[in-house]
Amino acid sequence: MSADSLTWQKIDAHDLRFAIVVARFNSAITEKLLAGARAALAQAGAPSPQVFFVPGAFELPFAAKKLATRAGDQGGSDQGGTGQGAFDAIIALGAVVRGGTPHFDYVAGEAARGLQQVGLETGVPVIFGVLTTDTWEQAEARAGGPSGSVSENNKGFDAAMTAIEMARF
Ligand code: INI
Repeated sequence: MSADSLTWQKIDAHDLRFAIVVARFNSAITEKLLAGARAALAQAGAPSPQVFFVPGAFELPFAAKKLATRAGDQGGSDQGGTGQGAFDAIIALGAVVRGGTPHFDYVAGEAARGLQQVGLETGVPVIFGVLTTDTWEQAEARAGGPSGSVSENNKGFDAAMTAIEMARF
């Protein structure tokens, strides 16, 4: 277990609200990332996240922008509410495998660029939980490995812990 993981064990997220947006493409991998992200949020005491699905990693930035700009229960400030958004951070999960597509660089690059842009534009942390690997085996190894662990070597778990840390930043 890394020093980062030890620090993460102390993280408390009971008062934070998270959205997770998941690409269905390569769903055998992204479902494992989702399980990891759910496990991390539960371990930190966060309320159940709202989970949304999109076709592929290329669509993640569009969905993240919609979620980052969604008004909270109180409504926007123009409606007499606090103006606070619905979510304290957005976790984007996907898997882009080079062997699987001739346009790997476009899909992976645009997902990374778009997600970063949404975070910087909205001020809501958007976490890049997108695997970009050369092979399917490498993607599996980063999604919990052969045992299907939700915490060890699971980038979904790490992405959720990163989301908690950045929501508090
Ligand atoms: N989407 C992924 O999430 N991962 C991939 O590996 C992938 N490949 O291989 O092409 C992929 N393509 C679909 C893409 O994200 C869009 O959904 C599609 O281009 C429609 O905009």
